[in-house]
Formats: sequence, structure tokens, C-alpha cells
Amino acid sequence: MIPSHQLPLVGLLLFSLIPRQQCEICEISRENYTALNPLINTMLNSKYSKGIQAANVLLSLRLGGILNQSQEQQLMRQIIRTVENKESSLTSGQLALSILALGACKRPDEMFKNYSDLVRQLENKFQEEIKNMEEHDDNPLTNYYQLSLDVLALCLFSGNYSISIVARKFNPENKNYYFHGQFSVDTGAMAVLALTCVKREKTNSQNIMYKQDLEIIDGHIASLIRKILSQKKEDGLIGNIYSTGEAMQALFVSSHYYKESQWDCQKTRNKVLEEIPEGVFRMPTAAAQILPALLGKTYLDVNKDSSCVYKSGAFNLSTPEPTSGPPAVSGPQIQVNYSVVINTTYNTMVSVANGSVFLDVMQKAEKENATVFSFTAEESSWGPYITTVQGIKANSNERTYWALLSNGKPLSQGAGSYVVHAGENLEVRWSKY
Ligand code: B12
Ligand SMILES: *[C@@H]1O[C@H](CO)[C@@H](O)[C@H](O)[C@H]1NC(C)=O
Ligand SMILES: *[C@@H]1O[C@H](CO)[C@@H](O)[C@H](O)[C@H]1NC(C)=O
Ligand SMILES: *[C@@H]1O[C@H](CO)[C@@H](O)[C@H](O)[C@H]1NC(C)=O
Ligand SMILES: *[C@@H]1O[C@H](CO)[C@@H](O)[C@H](O)[C@H]1NC(C)=O
Ligand SMILES: *[C@@H]1O[C@H](CO)[C@@H](O)[C@H](O)[C@H]1NC(C)=O
Ligand SMILES: *[C@@H]1O[C@H](CO)[C@@H](O)[C@H](O)[C@H]1NC(C)=O
Ligand SMILES: *[C@@H]1O[C@H](CO)[C@@H](O)[C@H](O)[C@H]1NC(C)=O
Ligand SMILES: *[C@@H]1O[C@H](CO)[C@@H](O)[C@H](O)[C@H]1NC(C)=O
Ligand SMILES: *[C@@H]1O[C@H](CO)[C@@H](O)[C@H](O)[C@H]1NC(C)=O
Repeated sequence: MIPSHQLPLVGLLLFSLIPRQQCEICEISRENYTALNPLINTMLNSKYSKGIQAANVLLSLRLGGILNQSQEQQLMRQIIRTVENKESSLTSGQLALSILALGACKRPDEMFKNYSDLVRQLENKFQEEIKNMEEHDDNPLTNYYQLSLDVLALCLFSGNYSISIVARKFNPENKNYYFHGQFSVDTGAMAVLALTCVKREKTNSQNIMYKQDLEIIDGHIASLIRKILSQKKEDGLIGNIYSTGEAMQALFVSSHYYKESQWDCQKTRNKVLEEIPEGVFRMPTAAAQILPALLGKTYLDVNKDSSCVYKSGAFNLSTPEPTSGPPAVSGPQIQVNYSVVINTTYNTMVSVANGSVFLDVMQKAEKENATVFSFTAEESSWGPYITTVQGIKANSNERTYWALLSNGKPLSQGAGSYVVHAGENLEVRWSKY
């Protein structure tokens, strides 16, 4: 007889034994792989010098089985150099992503032998995030996307973390899932992957002590999935085009939390495929984040050895297509209205070459009046991130940042990528998220 108070756990165990009904119909068939060539070429041709771009790229290409051994070695060296050089200056999520990339498709024990010191460092960095939350009004050093990466890497590579802290902190009502009160699909999706990993791992360990926390975590996953699905758009995207790949991964690993009728996976996939030739993924990190889902993979496949078999020849990259770079900067000058908004608005008309990006406008304005339009940017895996304007610096403890807007609407690309149009009202606005 099973004592009745243990029945929910038994239910949970049975639940997790149901094989993952991955929506296989949704992954791209081999004959259509050529549609992915622009993504792969973007990744292979990138210089990997920006932030932890190499980790994003290696993780993605390994999950896709796209690299041969010598190509993998080259990328691994790049990542190891980054991890060793800036050891202490890497954020928790950057280290977690590096561990995921280095360990992708290796057995966890083998991986752990080689990189156990990195996993130890990550344990410490994760604890520092939690400590910062306790000291600074629930604000982590970075953000919940990175805390999710931390838990995911610790879970997949035998790191130590407290399951009750995870159950407590990852409550879907926590403010860190939201920017300007709006649910962040990328963040929620990464959290679903992390929590699903924890649930699978700890359920297998059959430790009765975890029962309550596992039930709480199960509830978090269910609620996060509802929130993700509520961000589904008419055209099939979930959130925006850049969060859709991660949302797909979250939905792949949690198919028993929603009904088939609630998500048309093929519609989402087809919309993404339509956007590839438009150059929407010409940023290597954007390409890296969308590719696994299109191949039916998720970050939870990272430590299954079987998952990343080298698909020799499948991608036919012998004649690399020219990657669609940003449109050429050409001839005529165009005028835009550029403003810095703090408590007052400082604005100026700037003329730049047609095809210029937001950053060019900012530089031109700075040349005209450095007192009002001075700024600094830091290279990140998504390009230059604007950190200060007029010497006022973004701060995670205060949830402040410089928002980029066009005609009053937030942009979905950064200053280094967004191509400006004649007559546009561009704005950098001191904001709280
Ligand atoms: C957290 C987050 C933020 C936080 C960052 C501060 C913090 N406390 O962490 C806030 C809310 C401030 C933010 C701001 C912006 N973000 Co943001 N952000 C994210 C998110 C959810 C996670 C980033 C992360 O930590 N990655 C993991 C770590 C390991 O990688 P990392 O490269 O070291 O992370 C740093 C950079 O990514 C940087 N960062 C965050 N956002 C952006 C955006 C751009 C364009 C750049 C260059 C850098 C950058 O902050 C991270 C922490 O330091 C991603 C989602 C995703 N899919 O990646 C979106 C994401 C990167 N952001 C995006 C955008 C568009 C922006 C804004 C341009 C929005 C706006 N209109 O103002 C601004 C940046 C403006 C500027 N000052 O340059 C897009 C980028 C798409 C693209 N093609 O460029 C993403 C993919 C979200 C999306 N689905 O649209 N963001
Ligand atoms: C390949 O793509 C085309 C259109 O892009 C589609 O009509 C076809 O059904 C796809 N093939 C398979 C097997 O999915
Ligand atoms: C790996 O691929 C690269 C690029 O396609 C090629 O130049 C190299 O010869 C390959 N190496 C091996 C060991 O197959
Ligand atoms: C760990 O190191 C051994 C020997 O140095 C090597 O053969 C193995 O491939 C490494 N494993 C990983 C996951 O890098
Ligand atoms: C694991 O972490 C918990 C707290 O997060 C700590 O109490 C425990 O001692 C740690 N165990 C080991 C073996 O490091
Ligand atoms: C690879 O591409 C070349 C040139 O586009 C083409 O001639 C060849 O048939 C392709 N091979 C395969 C296996 O698709
Ligand atoms: C430029 O933008 C500022 C601030 O939004 C606005 O007050 C001003 O009228 C704009 N100028 C033009 C010419 O559109
Ligand atoms: C904006 O104005 C408020 C209220 O006057 C003030 O407290 C705050 O420091 C100002 N912010 C900046 C960045 O100047
Ligand atoms: C700027 O370039 C785009 C195409 O790149 C073109 O459609 C537009 O007409 C050009 N604008 C001006 C003012 O030349
Ligand atoms: C820069 O702008 C400020 C505020 O509009 C103004 O007071 C200052 O004179 C300007 N400086 C230059 C060099 O134009």
C-alpha cells in the first residue's frame, strides 16, 4: 500500500515517465535544410570576438551536428581563452553558457572531470546572484534569463544548488520575469528549460524530501507555459522573432502542459523560415538562438551523447552563400530627429548616409555637441550595448537602462543593427524596466 500522502509524488513520477511527445512534424525535414544555410554561414563566418558569441555559436552548431572535429576544436579554444582571461569578470550566465557549449554532447561525468572547476565557479556566481537579490530589493546582479542559464548548467553538469531556493525564486509572479510590466518570453522560456531539467533530475533521484519543492516547480512550469502561449501572435511568432526560438524549445519539452490545439507549431516554424531570407538573423547570436528549435533540438539535449551526431554533408556548405550583411551605406544623406530624454529632452536634427544605423546617428550627434550627446557602449554578444549617456550609467540594482525608441516605440534591435529611415524620431530614453 502506498500511504495516501505520497500519492501526488507517485502521480508526478508517472507523469514524468510519459515520453516526450516532441512535435516531430514541426522540425525541418532534411530535404529542406538548405533554408538553414544562411544561419549556419552567419555563424561560421562570425569572428567570435564579441562577448561570449563563440559560446552561443558552438552550443547551437553542436546541437545541430554541424561541425566536424577540427571546427569544434577551434571554437572551444576561443571559449576557453575567454573563460580563462576574464575568469572573474564573466557574469554568471556567461559562464553558464560557456559550460553548456564546452560540455555539449559530452557525457556529464566526462565533462565534469575536465571542467569541474568551472562548475564550482558557477555555483559561487549563482549564490552571489541570490545574495544580491536579498540585499538589493530582489534584483539579481544580472537578470532571470541568466539565473535560468545558471540553474540549467548546474543541473546538466552535476553542480550543487538548492532546489528549495529554485522553487522559491522562480515563482512566475516574480518581478524579474517582467520588463516594464511586460512578461519577457525569452526569460520565461529559459526558466522553463531550467525548471524542467531540475524536475526531471530530482524526480529520478526519488528523494522524498524534494516532493514539495517539485510540486511547486511543476506549478511554475505550468504557469510559465500559459504566459508564453499568451504571447503568441497572429502570424505564429511567440513574443517577437528573437524570442520565438527559445519559446519553441520551452514548448517542445513541456508538451503535456498544453493541448495540441493551443499551439500550431508548423505555423510558427514557417513564419521563422520566411524571415531567414529577409536577413533578420544576420547577427550570429540571433542565428545561434533560432537554429536548435528548427532542428527539433533543445538545450536539454546538451548532455545526451546521442543527440549531436555529425550530419556530414547534410548542409552542403561547399559553396557558402554570401551572408546578407547590413544594407550598404550609400550616397544620399537622410535627416533624422535624434533626442536624449532624461528629465528634459535634448534634441537635434542629424544627417547621415542612407543605410546608416542608430549608432552612426549617436556618433554624429556626439561630434556636434559632446556635452549633451556623449555616450559609451560595451560590446556584447548582440553588438554594442548602450551603457551611459551624459555620464549617466545603467544599473541592474536599480533596474535602470537606456531604452532605444523610434517614433515613441521601443526597437527590437540594438543601436549597432537598427537601420534608420529619413524623417524618423529616434530617442534614447533613461528608463526603469
Ligand atoms: C535581460 C535583457 C535585457 C536587460 C539587460 C540589463 C540586465 N539587467 O540584464 C534590459 C531590460 C535592460 C535590456 C535592454 C534592451 N534589450 Co534586451 N534582453 C535581455 C535578455 C532577456 C537576456 C540577455 C542576457 O542576459 N543574455 C545572456 C548573457 C549570458 O549574454 P550577454 O550577451 O552577456 O548578455 C548581455 C547583453 O545581452 C546585454 N543586452 C541585453 N539586451 C540587449 C540588447 C542589445 C541590442 C544589446 C547589444 C545588448 C543587450 O545585456 C546582457 C547582460 O549584460 C535578452 C534575451 C535573449 N534572447 O538573449 C534580451 C534581448 C537581447 N534584448 C533585446 C533588445 C532589443 C533590447 C533593447 C534594444 C530594447 C530597447 N528598445 O531599448 C535594450 C538595449 C538598449 C541599449 N541600451 O543598448 C533583444 C535583441 C534583439 C536584437 N536582434 O538585437 C533581445 C534578444 C530580446 C528580444 N527577444 O527582442 N535587455
Ligand atoms: C519543404 O518546403 C516546402 C516549401 O518551402 C514545402 O512545400 C515542403 O512540404 C517541405 N518539405 C517537407 C518534407 O517538409
Ligand atoms: C572540417 O571542415 C572544414 C570546413 O568545411 C574542412 O576545411 C576540414 O578539412 C574538415 N576537417 C576534417 C577533419 O574533416
Ligand atoms: C577531457 O580530457 C580528456 C583528456 O585530456 C579528453 O580526451 C576528453 O575529450 C576531454 N573531454 C571533454 C568533454 O572535453
Ligand atoms: C550544496 O549547496 C547547499 C546550499 O546551496 C549547501 O548547504 C551544501 O552544503 C552544499 N553541498 C556541497 C556538497 O557542497
Ligand atoms: C550542393 O550545392 C551545389 C551548388 O549549389 C549543387 O550543385 C549540389 O547538387 C548540392 N549538393 C547537394 C547534396 O545538395
Ligand atoms: C524632434 O523631436 C522632439 C522630441 O520628440 C520634438 O519635440 C520635435 O518637435 C521634433 N522635431 C521635428 C522637426 O520633428
Ligand atoms: C529627474 O528628476 C527627479 C525629480 O526632480 C530627480 O529626483 C532625478 O534625480 C532626476 N533624474 C536625473 C537622471 O537627472
Ligand atoms: C535609401 O535607400 C533605400 C534602399 O536601401 C531606398 O529605398 C530609399 O529610397 C533611399 N532613400 C533615399 C532618401 O535615397
Ligand atoms: C550643447 O547643448 C547645450 C544644451 O542645448 C548648450 O547649452 C551648449 O551650448 C551646446 N554646446 C555646443 C558646443 O553646441
